[in-house]
Amino acid sequence: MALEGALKQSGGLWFGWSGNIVDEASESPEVVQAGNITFAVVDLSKRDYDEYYAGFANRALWPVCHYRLDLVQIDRSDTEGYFRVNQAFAASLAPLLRPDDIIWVHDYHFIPLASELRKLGCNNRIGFFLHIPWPPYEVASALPAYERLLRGLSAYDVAGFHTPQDVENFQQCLVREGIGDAVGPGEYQVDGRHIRTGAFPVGIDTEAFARTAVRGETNALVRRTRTSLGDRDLIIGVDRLDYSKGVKQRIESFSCFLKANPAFHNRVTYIQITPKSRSDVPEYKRMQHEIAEQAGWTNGNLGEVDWTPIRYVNRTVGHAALAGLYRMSRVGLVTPLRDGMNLVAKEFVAAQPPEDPGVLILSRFAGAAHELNRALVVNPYDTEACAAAIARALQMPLKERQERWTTMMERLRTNTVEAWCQRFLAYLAGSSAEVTEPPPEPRRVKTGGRFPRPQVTPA
Ligand code: GDG
Repeated sequence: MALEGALKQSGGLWFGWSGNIVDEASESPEVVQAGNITFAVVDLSKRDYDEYYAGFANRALWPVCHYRLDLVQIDRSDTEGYFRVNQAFAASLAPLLRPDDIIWVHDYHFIPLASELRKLGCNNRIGFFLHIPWPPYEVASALPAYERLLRGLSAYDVAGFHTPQDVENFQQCLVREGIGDAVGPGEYQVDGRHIRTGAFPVGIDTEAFARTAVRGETNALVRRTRTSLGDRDLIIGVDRLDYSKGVKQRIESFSCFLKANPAFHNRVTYIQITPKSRSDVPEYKRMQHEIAEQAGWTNGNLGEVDWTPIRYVNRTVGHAALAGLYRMSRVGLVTPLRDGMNLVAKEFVAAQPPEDPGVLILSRFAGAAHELNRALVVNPYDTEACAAAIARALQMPLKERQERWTTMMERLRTNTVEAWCQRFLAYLAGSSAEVTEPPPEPRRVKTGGRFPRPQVTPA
């Protein structure tokens, strides 16, 4: 969503996986023109999908970057698949590039993309943004092909992360591994090239989200939910079903809260909206069963005939309904065990009514805790402390809720997603990280440009 806004403004080329798995993937992308944005997408073969995406990206990189060494699966063919697919992506993208294009690569699936493009003669400015955490040296070094990944990242002109902690961890990796020499603040020399590093915490479209939440109050699902709650307070959790989100520990904390606070029985309902993700990865399938069982167990043991304490839903809810549900919640429970940023925390704050805002309970291990430190910040592993935070949030006086919310909302109004894009692109374009004014207007995409755009299909 963030990048679509930026691309619409300046025009440009979007390149990525189509989401399709085919018998035999073609190297030439399918290209679609939509307004001033050109979408170029490539398919993956089943083998590429298994090794590159489900394998290396989601069973090695994802767990290591989320500090879960117990879940890492190292498989040589997955590792080779990851680098092979990146090479193929680079080969598909290279013919579409113009010499003055600025390239912004996103996330852990594409770490080696710049080095593959460089091998094909690409001298463009290339920036990389990692949406997930980068762990400290001792953890990161468990990555298969660790050195190759570090050198791959160093082929970018800029490597951006969500938090100063992630930046520091990455810098430490370069130095401890003897790969990079510091040549300036946040700048390193690696293999004869310079890479600059920095923290760019992603934001949301704060005002638009707040407006959607107001509209969401009249959404049919939101209204039905309000009626079904009676006069009970609502606690909400919204997460992709992922072990990094700490849903299991959260349910444990909620049940601890209920056991310690009988006065709240039948006075509060916790709705956990958790669309399934990556179900073909075995660790996810296992976890899905465990969490469903745990929610059922809590309801069976603590619920009443006329009260279900936890409503656990594996369904996606529409954008407006989600915003409306945040707005009517007394408490937002955002307690990941590790998270790059966590946009739900920001959305929850943006959705609150200023005259009666709900309380955000936020894990100290979410990147968002750097900015939203006026939330009730908790250690998600400490069940009793989280339970106490729930009790405190439900009883917090209006004045304190408003004071906390106002401070957090001011930050969200300053660091919007648009500001994030501009800041990163300005830094990549060569100006300093402190630059706050918009970057120079990038060139618009012209049809019939200098590179052959194969089969441009109007959307
Ligand atoms: C990665 C990093 C980083 C969820 N359920 C529904 C729904 N959602 C939306 C939320 C939010 C988004 O999905 C989830 O974003 P998060 O940031 O919370 O988490 P990841 O998907 O893991 O994202 C994360 C992020 O990248 C950006 O850099 O913050 O740390 O892991 O926007 O609202 N939206 C709707 N229905 C749902 O049921 N409409």
